[in-house]
Amino acid sequence: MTEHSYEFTRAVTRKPSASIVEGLRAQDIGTPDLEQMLIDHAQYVETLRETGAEVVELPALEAYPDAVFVEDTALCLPEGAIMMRPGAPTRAGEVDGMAPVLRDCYDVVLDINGPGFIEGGDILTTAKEILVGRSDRTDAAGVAELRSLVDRWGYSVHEVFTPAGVLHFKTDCSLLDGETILATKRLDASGCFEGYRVIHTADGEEAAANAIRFNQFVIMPAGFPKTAKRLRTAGYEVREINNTECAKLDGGMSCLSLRF
Ligand code: CIR
Repeated sequence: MTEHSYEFTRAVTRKPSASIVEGLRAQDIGTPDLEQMLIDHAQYVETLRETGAEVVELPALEAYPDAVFVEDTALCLPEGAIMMRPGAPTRAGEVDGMAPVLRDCYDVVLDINGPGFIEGGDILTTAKEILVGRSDRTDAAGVAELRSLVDRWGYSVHEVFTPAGVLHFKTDCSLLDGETILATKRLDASGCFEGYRVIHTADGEEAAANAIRFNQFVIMPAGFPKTAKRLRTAGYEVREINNTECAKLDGGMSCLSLRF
């Protein structure tokens, strides 16, 4: 197990494709603008690089509109990577596109073979455990298979629940450091963060919860000033990136990279 679950030397991202307009969404609140998304994506990659990390930018995958959200395809741990089995049928093929990339980076790459389903957006790795939220995309069998795979490396898997109507567990929370989580009040109320220090998103700013701690930065979506202020006051170095286009597809900061 790793002690510093927010220190990374590498990240993998994938450029958004023109087919992004067909991406999955819970509610139609508008069509994402590719040009704007490319600008935001470039800033995201640049911010990761600013920390000194090496960032691989994979080419766009036209056949998979949601492929920019690479986080859902794998769980990357220091000891090895685990290829996921997405619960969204249109996203299953994205895993095959990511597996060879991670095989080049890791000696050990394991697979979730099913019958269960699990997506990376439902997994939060902290310094002491792996929290996995059951959701419409991640089921009990998927969580159980993950548990059986990571047991060899000494990780304990804590199964929790993603609130109804919320896409992924990490839609509503992020790791800030070894013992601190940023979370919406609605998710924290479920009791899943017992033993952690929790900073809540400000009321009305729930969409700020999907942030990432990446080395020295907390990278969060722009437009949530009260939550950004809370984080700065708590001592974090915050970077804000426009997320208006990914938000139309229920995506955010964590979804856009695999970090290891
Ligand atoms: C989906 O519904 O699968 C995509 N439109 C959004 C995925 C966001 N991924 C994430 O939160 N890890």
